[in-house]
Amino acid sequence: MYVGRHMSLSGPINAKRRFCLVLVKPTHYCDDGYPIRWLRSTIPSNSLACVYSIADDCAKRGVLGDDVEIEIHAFDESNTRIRPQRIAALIKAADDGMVFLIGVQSNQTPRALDIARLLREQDIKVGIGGFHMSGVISMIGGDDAALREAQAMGVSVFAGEAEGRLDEVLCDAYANQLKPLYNYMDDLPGIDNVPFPLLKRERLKRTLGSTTSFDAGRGCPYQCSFCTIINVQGRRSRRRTTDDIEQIVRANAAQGVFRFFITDDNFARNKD
Ligand code: B12
Ligand code: SF4
Repeated sequence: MYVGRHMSLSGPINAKRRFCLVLVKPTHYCDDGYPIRWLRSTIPSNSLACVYSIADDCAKRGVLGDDVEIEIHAFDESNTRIRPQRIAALIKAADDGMVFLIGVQSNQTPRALDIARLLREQDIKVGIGGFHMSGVISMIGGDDAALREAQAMGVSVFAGEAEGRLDEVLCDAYANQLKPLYNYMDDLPGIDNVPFPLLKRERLKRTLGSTTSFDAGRGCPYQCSFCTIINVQGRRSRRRTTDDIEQIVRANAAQGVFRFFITDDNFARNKD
C-alpha cells in the first residue's frame, strides 16, 4: 500500500501534538458563598491579558518543540461561568495540557482553591499565581494556609512575575516535572520589550464596552508602611517602553477598542 508523503499508516505524519493551556482568572465568593459573576464585568483583567500574551509568545516560539502546538483559552470568571469538568474534558481531548489560575488575590484564593480541587481530582495539572501567593512568600516567608493547601493537592505555586519565566513552567508541565514552587520574588524582570497585555475582542465583549486595561509600569519608590505593592513588585519603577504603549494602543484600536484603564499603582513616578 502506498503511503503518501504526509501520511503514515496511523495518520498524518505532520500532525502536531496539542498542548491545551487554559487560563482562568477566578472570581471571589459573596458573603452567602456564591461565586460572584456578571453578565458583563467592568474591565478586563490586566493580569489575564499579561499572562495570555506571554503564553501566546511561548506558543509562537514553539517552546515545547516544533511538533507541539500550544492552544490557549482565556476565561475571566467574573463574566464567564467556569465549569471545571468541562475544562478537564477540554484538556483531556488534547494530548496534554494544564490550567493556570491567574492573578489570584487574597479574596479570590478560596474560590481558586475550590476550582483547583475539582481539577486535581481529574488529574489535571494546575498552577496558581498572583498577588496572594507572591505576597505571602515575600512578607511571611510562605507561612500561609492557602499556599500549603494548594501544594498539598499538587498545585504548583508561582511567585513573582511571568515575563521570561513561562518557558520553564510549560516545559516542566509537558515533561510531567512541575515543581511545587516557582519562586522568582528575588528576581523581578524588566517589562520593557516583553509581550504586552492584549486580549482578543471576543473576550473584551464580555465586559462593559470597548475598554481594556494595561499596566504601563510596576513598582514604586515610596515606602508606605501598609503597602503590599513594594513587597511584591519592588521599589524600583519598571516601565514598558513608549513604543510598546503605542503598540498596545494600536493593537486594541485595530480591534475597535479605544478606551484604556491604566492599572499602575503610581503612574506619576513613570518618568517616560
Ligand atoms: C488595577 C487593580 C485593580 C483593578 C482591576 C482592573 C483590571 N482590569 O485589571 C480594580 C479597581 C477592579 C481592582 C479591584 C480590587 N483590588 Co486591585 N489592584 C489593581 C492593581 C493596582 C494592579 C493589578 C495589575 O494589573 N497588576 C499587574 C499584573 C500583571 O500583576 P499580577 O496580577 O501579579 O500578575 C503577574 C504575576 O503575578 C504572574 N501571574 C499571575 N497569575 C499567574 C498564574 C500563573 C500560573 C503564573 C505562572 C504566573 C502568574 O504573571 C503576571 C505577569 O507578570 C494591583 C496592585 C498591583 N500592582 O498588582 C491591585 C491589587 C491586586 N488589588 C488589591 C485589592 C485588595 C483589590 C480589591 C479587593 C479592593 C476592594 N477592597 O474592593 C478589589 C478586588 C476586585 C475583585 N474582583 O475581587 C490588592 C490585592 C492584595 C492581596 N493581598 O491580594 C492589590 C495588590 C493592591 C493592594 N496592595 O492593595 N484592582
Ligand atoms: S504604591 Fe502607593 S501606597 Fe504603595 S508605597 Fe507607592 S505611593 Fe505608597
